[in-house]
Amino acid sequence: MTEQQIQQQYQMARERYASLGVDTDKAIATLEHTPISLHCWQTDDVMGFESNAGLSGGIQTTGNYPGRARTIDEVRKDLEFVKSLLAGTQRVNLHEIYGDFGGHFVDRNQVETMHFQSWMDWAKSVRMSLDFNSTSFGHPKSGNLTLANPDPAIRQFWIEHTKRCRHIANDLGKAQGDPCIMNIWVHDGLKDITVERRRYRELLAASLDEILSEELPHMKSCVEAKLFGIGLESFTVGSMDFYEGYCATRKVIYTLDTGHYEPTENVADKVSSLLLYVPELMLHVSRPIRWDSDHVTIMNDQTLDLFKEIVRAEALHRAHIGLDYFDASINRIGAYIIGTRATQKCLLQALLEPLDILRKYEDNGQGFERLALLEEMKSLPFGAVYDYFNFKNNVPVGEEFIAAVQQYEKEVTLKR
Ligand code: RNT
Ligand code: ZN
Repeated sequence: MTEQQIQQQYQMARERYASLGVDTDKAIATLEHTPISLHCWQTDDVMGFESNAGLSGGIQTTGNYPGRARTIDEVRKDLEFVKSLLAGTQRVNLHEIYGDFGGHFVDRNQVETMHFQSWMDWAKSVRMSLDFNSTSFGHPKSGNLTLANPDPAIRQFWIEHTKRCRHIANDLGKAQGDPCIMNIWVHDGLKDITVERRRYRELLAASLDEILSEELPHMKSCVEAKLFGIGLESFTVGSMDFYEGYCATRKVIYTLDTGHYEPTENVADKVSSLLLYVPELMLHVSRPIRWDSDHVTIMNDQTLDLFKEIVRAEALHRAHIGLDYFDASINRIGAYIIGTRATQKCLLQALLEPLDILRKYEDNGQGFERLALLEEMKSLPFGAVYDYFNFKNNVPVGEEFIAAVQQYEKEVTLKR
């Protein structure tokens, strides 16, 4: 597309949306300023740099597409390239196992901020803020139970790990002058019929209470619920009910991963209920296929509905947006661009809804009119607005990014 075509199409779209009282310039500005946190683990199939223990804890990557990042420098290089193709604001979401351990084995109960100093320097140089995650999986002490383990020694090991991670997150937040969002997801669960469910849940709540008791002003903690993990199919300690209650009573941020619910469950519908009782949401925008398969996020109804709900609930300022998928079967860099662009497109469409009119119809009981307008919105030229957003920010428009990713693959990732 030529520059002139992009501009012309945007002007037409702008007028069309304006006729419904929607300000496309404002929507673009909001899109530009809403951060999306890029999960570092898509670069290397969730391997990290602690050891070669491989993935455990109920999650799995599938595929062996060439070009996986093998070093911290490769992860950073990949993320920089990803950022160069994206408009808007990105953050980088680190897991503890991505620390810069300088070739030494640093156990999870020994990790310190210094292991993330080079990440902080890098993040500053590329002007991105960092988010953080404690890591319960891929470790000899991971087993089936970590923070909910009845063995006090193992439980204490993971409590210490998670406390240290909060301190690291606080230091990252302080250095970047912007709170670091730290997610706690533990895979704790059991494969088969479990009779002591209550005991494990009591232990998890007690561990979390101890971990979260410390006030750390430069970070925010969130806890992630899940339906089940591979090999842990019968029982998940940190289920949705567990964390709903936990977050509501402790005023902790709830992490809503779109892959962590029953396949037919309406994840978007959870937003307005949760936000009545929990302070904020952390979103892990993913795409489940039959199970929590962590496929690349696309612009599907589920993702659109999620962002529409957030905008309709006037809750964008209470939602932290992050991606969470790991596809090792396709170009990993391309997977980031597809997922981030899809997330942006969903948010943009949510921002382009003529909410004043829709609300009025609903209040007046005008069901036909509400449905008709919602249907018409689907074929309005939001694509022209999205193209202009990218054009304005000097990044590839439309499918142009495919060639850019192919070139990076030829020059960089295929040489690995
Ligand atoms: C696992 C959770 C969790 C992980 C990351 C790697 O089911 O979704 O968020 O994907 O911590
Ligand atoms: Zn997740």
